[in-house]
Amino acid sequence: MEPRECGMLPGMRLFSFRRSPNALKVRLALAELREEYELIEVNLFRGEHTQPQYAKLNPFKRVPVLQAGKFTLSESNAILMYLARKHQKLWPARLEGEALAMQWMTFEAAHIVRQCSTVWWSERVAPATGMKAASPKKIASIIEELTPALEVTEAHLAKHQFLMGGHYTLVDSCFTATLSLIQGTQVDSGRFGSISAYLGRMRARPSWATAEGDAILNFDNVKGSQAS
Ligand SMILES: N[C@@H](CCC(=O)N[C@@H](CS)C(=O)NCC(=O)O)C(=O)O
Repeated sequence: MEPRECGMLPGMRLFSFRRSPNALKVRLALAELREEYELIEVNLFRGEHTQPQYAKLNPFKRVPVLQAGKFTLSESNAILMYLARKHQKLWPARLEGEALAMQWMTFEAAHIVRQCSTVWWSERVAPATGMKAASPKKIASIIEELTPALEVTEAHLAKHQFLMGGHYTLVDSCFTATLSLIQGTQVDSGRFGSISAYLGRMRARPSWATAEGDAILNFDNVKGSQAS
């Protein structure tokens, strides 16, 4: 785990892996908020997250983890809410708006991200790295589960520029990272045109490059090394 400096505000550290979609949600959020922080790369491909030192930080042995002074927080969507409330920016001001933001992020956590990740892992990451893919039967059942959730998201994005309507919020950081996972998989069959257009708009924002979003899409140079 080598610290990589990104400006550095004392106390704000993100334990992340550049190929991790859940960590990308937080990197996108921090970029949108223009927050300075210390980025600590935990290389999941090399198993750094399984080391006892890391398990002390997050007993679930996953990224991302945010540290803000003495406060330590895991779970990407909880981190997004924390950052938005801390900055009082890019988040609905009213209670009902906040509840709707949580509705979308809970929906994403329950019905989209795990499913998209499994397909992405099996069709994009595993072939590039030589790591194990899920069975075709498992993938088929995951896609069956995922499709209705994507249809709901597609219908919503056909009517709205952003998840919360007319303005960017950190709910978009969440959905941009997660929905990007379908790119180049069998799920990305052209039937989710509004999701595609949404991703085009989101990835044109400077935050995508700042957060190194392409690292979850481009595996060209990974083969054999599994290094990063
Ligand atoms: N619900 C968690 C999921 C975190 C998660 O699964 N992260 C993945 C990377 S995207 C991870 O650390 N995987 C390591 C492993 O499963 O061993 C969140 O939203 O932060």
